[in-house]
Amino acid sequence: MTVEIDTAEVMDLDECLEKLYNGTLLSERVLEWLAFKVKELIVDDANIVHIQSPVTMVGDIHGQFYDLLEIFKIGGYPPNTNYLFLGDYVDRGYHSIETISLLIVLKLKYPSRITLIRGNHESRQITTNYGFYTECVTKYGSDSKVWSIFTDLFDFLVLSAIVDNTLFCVHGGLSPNVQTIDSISVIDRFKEIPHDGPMADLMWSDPDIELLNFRISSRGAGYQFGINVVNKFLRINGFEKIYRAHQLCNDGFQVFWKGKVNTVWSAPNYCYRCGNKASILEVFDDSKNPESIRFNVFDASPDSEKEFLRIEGNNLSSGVGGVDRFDGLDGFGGSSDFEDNFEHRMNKKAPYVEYFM
Ligand SMILES: [Mn+2]
Repeated sequence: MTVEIDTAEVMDLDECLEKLYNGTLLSERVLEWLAFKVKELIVDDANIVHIQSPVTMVGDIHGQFYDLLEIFKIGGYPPNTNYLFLGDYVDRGYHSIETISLLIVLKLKYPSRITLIRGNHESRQITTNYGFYTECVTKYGSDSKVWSIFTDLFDFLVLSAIVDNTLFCVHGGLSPNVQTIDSISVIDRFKEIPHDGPMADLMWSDPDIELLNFRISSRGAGYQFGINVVNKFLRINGFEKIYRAHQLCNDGFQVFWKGKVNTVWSAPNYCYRCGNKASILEVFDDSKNPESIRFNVFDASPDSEKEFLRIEGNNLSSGVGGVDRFDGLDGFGGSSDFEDNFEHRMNKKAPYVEYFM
């Protein structure tokens, strides 16, 4: 994909949308303008935004742009469907720039119908290690500002959302430093994601059914949290459930503790090799009625597969994929691991991967 050079001021949102839906990159100048406008739009948002159903939640996308388009085909195109994105738009996949560009244009075009929460990958440090930085340099050149434009914008993204005063939504999970949502409201979010503390935990933590309380996470940031912590958080704040993303699920979603905590994972065939399903969570009208909430499960778009074969056809030792760690040490192994998994995928025997994002 080549960068289109704009000689005229192309700042018409409909024109941007048309280009992006066709997979065309916007110019750096247009991206700079879009990022400025989005920052202006969300700078006054509280760290926790309140939204009303109906809304459709989307988990990790990780640059799998053609699967994002598949989500709109399945779940409805904005503005006909309201979307709450739970973060991790970039890194891993081939099209982080197309993905985040489309999402910010949609946010500008339909501000009340699109909510973008920050994930742990919306960070300078993590994008340097997991692909987004490299993609920016490859597609826009080493002297471009595109990576800075986006990572500066990430500092403005909100930290969490509450749907119908009932559902608490966040990228990762709970924090020992967040007993009540008031302690989220007071965070100064306009900065790089810290190594620790409540802001880091909200984006890095994971539920663990073996646990009662908190335990330091093996990811190198955030915590694993158990049922007592969940019960207390729900009770104190008057919520019914927690929805979060951040962990690959072979079935596209995972339900913990009878639905008190739920994972929504929206990157099918993660990294073009995991063979997993994906889901979006549709909350129809009354989120207190269990029948009005459902996971809509889907498979990878055929275009995603085509894109993988086009790019990797002769080069199966790509560095795409792995276990995310705060220190950037990739736990997925090298190229032989990759080929093993690729073979699994081709044999339709999906490898079960329990714990990574
Ligand atoms: Mn994540």
